[in-house]
Amino acid sequence: MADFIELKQAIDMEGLRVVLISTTPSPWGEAVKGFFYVKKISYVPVRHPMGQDQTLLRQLTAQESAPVAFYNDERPRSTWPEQLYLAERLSPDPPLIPQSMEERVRMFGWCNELAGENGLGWSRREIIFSRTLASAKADDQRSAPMRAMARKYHYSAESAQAASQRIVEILRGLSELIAEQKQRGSNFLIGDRLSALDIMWAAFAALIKPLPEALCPMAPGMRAGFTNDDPAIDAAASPLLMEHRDFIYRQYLELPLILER
Ligand SMILES: N[C@@H](CCC(=O)N[C@@H](CS)C(=O)NCC(=O)O)C(=O)O
Repeated sequence: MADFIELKQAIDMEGLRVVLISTTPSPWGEAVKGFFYVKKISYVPVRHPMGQDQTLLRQLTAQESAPVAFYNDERPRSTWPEQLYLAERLSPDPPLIPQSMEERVRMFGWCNELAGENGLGWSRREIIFSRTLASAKADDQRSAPMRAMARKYHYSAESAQAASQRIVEILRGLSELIAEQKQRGSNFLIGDRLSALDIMWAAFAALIKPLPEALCPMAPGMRAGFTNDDPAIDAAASPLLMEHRDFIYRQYLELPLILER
């Protein structure tokens, strides 16, 4: 992957440019990096203006989150299903969306449990907001960016309470799924080949336990925030499911992760 550039430099370029949070393994971004990596689609990485003025990103995309994929002068794509379909179109091989309708329905359903609103990523973020904001004073300037992000993602004390149970449910479901798949002789979460779900799980598992520092360099505070400390959540992620993340990274994805310090 090339060096990160600024959004204003990327606007008038041709080809594929992807806005990413450059300093943390944000799972939505890592999943999209994974889609492009396994398909050998090259792109210019663009630094998300985290903690800075986000006016330009908002003007271009009508939202402020990352990742965003810009391809030539097509409309920008700022949600994971659009980004996955773009990757499939730019390079159909290897396919990451199953051919069989039944498998496709299950795959998109599970991906949504990980990356959709109120899914695993969203819910872990609620818990991170709740931990950080509970220990910070309301007028502490250091917690202001976190407070702003919490507002953006509709954080409330009630939604944070429901989050843990939601994550447990999703992790139990995925743990059962990988156990069943292994029993029928498959190394993948859907069918008999790699799909977007395997890549998404590998990326979103960072919010339970990030990969070791040598493979995934992170600031200590960020690593602590990403690492789950809820025993019910740890118990719901089976060793087999966590090993599946390691297998997918080892076999298919770029290691170490490309992040800026
Ligand atoms: N746009 C994604 C969601 C991505 C997302 O939630 N990104 C967060 C990761 S924490 C982000 O960029 N947050 C920074 C911000 O909103 O300023 C989707 O719906 O598929």
